[in-house]
Amino acid sequence: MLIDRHVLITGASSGIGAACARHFSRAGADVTITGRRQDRLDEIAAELPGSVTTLVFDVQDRAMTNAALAEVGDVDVLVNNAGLASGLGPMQAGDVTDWDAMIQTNVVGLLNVTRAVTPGMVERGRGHIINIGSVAGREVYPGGAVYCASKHAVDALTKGFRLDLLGTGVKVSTVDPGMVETEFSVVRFHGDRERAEAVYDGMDPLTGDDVAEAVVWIADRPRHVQVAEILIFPEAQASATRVHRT
Ligand code: NDP
Ligand code: 8X3
Repeated sequence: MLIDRHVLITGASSGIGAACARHFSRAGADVTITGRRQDRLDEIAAELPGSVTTLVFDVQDRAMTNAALAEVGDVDVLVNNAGLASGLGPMQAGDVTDWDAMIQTNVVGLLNVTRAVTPGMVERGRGHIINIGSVAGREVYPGGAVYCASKHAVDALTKGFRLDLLGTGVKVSTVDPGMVETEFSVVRFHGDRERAEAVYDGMDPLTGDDVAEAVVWIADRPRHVQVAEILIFPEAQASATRVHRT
């Protein structure tokens, strides 16, 4: 069912987005992959078996996003994956540039991309928006107030989009992962790889592939089936803050 469908994946230069690109491409979809790093997108594109287009833009920049997506063609599936955590610590010591990056990327950036792509889906009477949320959109943990707020906003947007798009033929889903080992923690800790690796000490985290399998499965359901949400944890995780380590 995914053969020749056009899938647009944001944040596909790394991690979950790159894994989604591989899985959709292997399933026969045409993929457009986006991010800010052209070299990384080119590397991913070279690995993909099917048709692939790369687009470089920062989702925070609405004009750049609109310009890049103006020529993207008909998108059947939009995977809103671009996002980040920046910093981990108490609000009263928070760095406002970290807050801006999270809100502008995870919330405003997702809106910028979705606003550019969705009208075409509505016109054609079909399409699917799949947001990558997080357990952080369902729970709040110490030091994560702003990241969790941004992912709670994604949860609200997912539910709100579904209400707005009811009856248009456009489906809306979210995949909410727990701990996934990607570049996420390196980015969160501003390049401190030792601190990033310690996040996954003594436990077996999810991989980007584990999440991508869920995303592709959602996109591949029959037309009348709309998977609203999937919460996916590693076996060693029971909540945002309860992790079993050996
Ligand atoms: P990565 O850091 O590996 O990937 C993040 C991707 O987002 C990169 O491709 C990056 O590309 C892109 N990106 C970040 N900021 C921007 C921007 N301003 N404009 C365009 N692209 C951007 O992390 P993950 O793969 O783990 O993260 C993907 C999503 O999954 C995020 O939304 C994250 O919140 C969510 N998530 C992650 C979890 C985890 O534990 N890893 C758990 C739950 C959810 P580039 O730098 O080239 O722009
Ligand atoms: C990423 C997972 O637990 O670091 O969204 O917030 S967590």
